[in-house]
Amino acid sequence: MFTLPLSKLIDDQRLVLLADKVDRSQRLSFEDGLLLYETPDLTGLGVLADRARTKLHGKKTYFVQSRRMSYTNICCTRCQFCAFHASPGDQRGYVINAEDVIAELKKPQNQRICELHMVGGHHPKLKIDYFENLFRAIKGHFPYIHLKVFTMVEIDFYARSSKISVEEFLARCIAAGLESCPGGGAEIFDPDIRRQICAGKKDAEVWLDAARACHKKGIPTNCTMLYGHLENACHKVDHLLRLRQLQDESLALGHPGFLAYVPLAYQTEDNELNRAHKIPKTTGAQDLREIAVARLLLDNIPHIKAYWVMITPGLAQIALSYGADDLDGTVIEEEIAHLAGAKTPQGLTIEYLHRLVTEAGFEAIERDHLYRDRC
Ligand code: V47
Repeated sequence: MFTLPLSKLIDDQRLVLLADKVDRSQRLSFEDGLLLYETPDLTGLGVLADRARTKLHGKKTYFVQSRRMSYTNICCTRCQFCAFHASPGDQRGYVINAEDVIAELKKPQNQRICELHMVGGHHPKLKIDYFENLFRAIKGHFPYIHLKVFTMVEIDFYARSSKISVEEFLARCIAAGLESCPGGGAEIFDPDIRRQICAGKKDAEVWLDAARACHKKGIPTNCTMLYGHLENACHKVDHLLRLRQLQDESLALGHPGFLAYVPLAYQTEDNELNRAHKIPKTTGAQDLREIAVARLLLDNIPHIKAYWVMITPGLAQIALSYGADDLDGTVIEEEIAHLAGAKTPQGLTIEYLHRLVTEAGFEAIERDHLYRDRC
């Protein structure tokens, strides 16, 4: 087969030097990360990220039948970027109960889901027993549905409000049915930016400690970064390298670690952050760059998700050639991004996901929570 030399595919010759590192599986440095954010050669960056993706997964591309549900929207943390929360006492506030979840999951449109992804606000009155009862009830009716629940900051919050340690909180939730955790709540680890976008939220160490505790208890988690607001490239590289560092630690101890990294594009509507700073929506080039940089810097995290809910299905499809190997999934009934202005559908069919993957030249795999082929 005729293949062009890299120097013909990549305009920015500084990236050609990095290609050598990628090909030899050498770790990229902080400065390399800055270069990946700075290069004007988006196509060249995509070529590099695609090489890294192909080495790990070939053409394999994953998605899952997933139902979203928020157990409560009541939150006393009030992150400035969030359009989802209701303050305690607000008429829009809700807390779901086990009967409602079970009735919902019995509906025909939820028959084939294999994962229930639940997060919520920091509700001042919910305690460990609420979650234990909820998980036991769901697992009692649907033992085959994988329970993926809590951001890391929620774990810390509900452990403290239950007056127990994070370890005990996790042990009791796992005994009741918790099996993995989504990656939300990380936002940006840099303390100055964190103060400006989510002043009431606990700091990076709390997020990282809770993730470490999950891994130690044997449950895999995901990780995220919220981008496209007030942050700069240094903050993002710092964030990604801190995730990489924790993953090194967890894997060295034989713990499950992070399964996937998900870059979250800031959605600008109906939130205080945008009212204060008038931040433009992210562009396609920006979204593709986040995927590509992540694939190259996070050499120890197996999967990179292109989250179509926030970047559109069409761009997520193109992101498969920029380092992503996972389209998340059907994502039925998402609230957080849609309340903040995401115009994407409330769920995709499995057939459409299949088309997105195959028409882009990749191999479609409907997965379970551990990336095993479900078919
Ligand atoms: O924790 C909140 C973020 C997260 C906005 O682990 C916002 O598989 C953008 O964590 N604009 C929830 N982001 C979503 C999330 C997630 C999504 C997909 C897959 C996985 C996974 C996790 O969304 C929140 C917060 O970090 N968020 N508001 C906003 N306006």
